[in-house]
Amino acid sequence: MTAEIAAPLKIALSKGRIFRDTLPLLRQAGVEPLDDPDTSRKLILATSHPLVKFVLIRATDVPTYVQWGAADLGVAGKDVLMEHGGEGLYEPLDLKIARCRMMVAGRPEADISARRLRIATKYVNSARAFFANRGQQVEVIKLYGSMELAPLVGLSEVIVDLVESGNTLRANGLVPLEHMHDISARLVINKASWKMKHASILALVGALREAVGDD
Ligand code: PRT
Ligand code: MG
Repeated sequence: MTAEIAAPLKIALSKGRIFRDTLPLLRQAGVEPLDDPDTSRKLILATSHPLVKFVLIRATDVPTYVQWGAADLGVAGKDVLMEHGGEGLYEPLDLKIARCRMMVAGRPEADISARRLRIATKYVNSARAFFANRGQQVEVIKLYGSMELAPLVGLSEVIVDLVESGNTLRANGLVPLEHMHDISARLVINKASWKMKHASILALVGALREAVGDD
């Protein structure tokens, strides 16, 4: 089904699993990129629809581009959205792709209820909110990647990270200690674009909703 899009739309996507898993949904909505992002170095991709462009952005930057209206729509993981806070965004659709779990993990002997537990993570806001909700005082240490290393070298007792198969934890002698959130990618929309380009965005959201199989 081709969505009836009559206004120019920029859609923010990140390379990697978000792009790969969103593509079949967009294709079902009648929108396909004209270049392959894996071989092209372009950051703005034309599509089969003359009014629709894909903007390729680092995953954590997608909500920021959409919030400021530099892209009308975007696809971002719930983990990224929780850290961003969701200001200026509507989140109308769970795309049910790029699924994983946000978890507290550590060495098998780690005591998650320990006083002044040290947590290394790139998900600082999610970690703070989760432990505040438990009424537990913790120290959160901000990292930008490779969280699994932190408990191995004594930077922290536990980490907060995304877990899919569990292979990364296992390979480093770590175990999941507590499930925090189920994560999947969400469609986000700039609030002003939603008003200004309502019919076009509604058509695209409707087509994507159908592609996801969510009614
Ligand atoms: O890698 P980069 O820093 O460029 O950006 P990014 O890591 O944010 O992008 P990307 O493409 O890796 O992830 C985009 C989104 O995919 C995330 O925001 C999540 O919402 C979602 N997603 C789904 C995942 C995973 N599954 C996942 N397994 N993101 C990351 N991982 C990593 C995880 O952090 C850990 O290092 O994979 C590892 C765990 O996987 P298992 O299978 O070993 O458990
Ligand atoms: Mg990654």
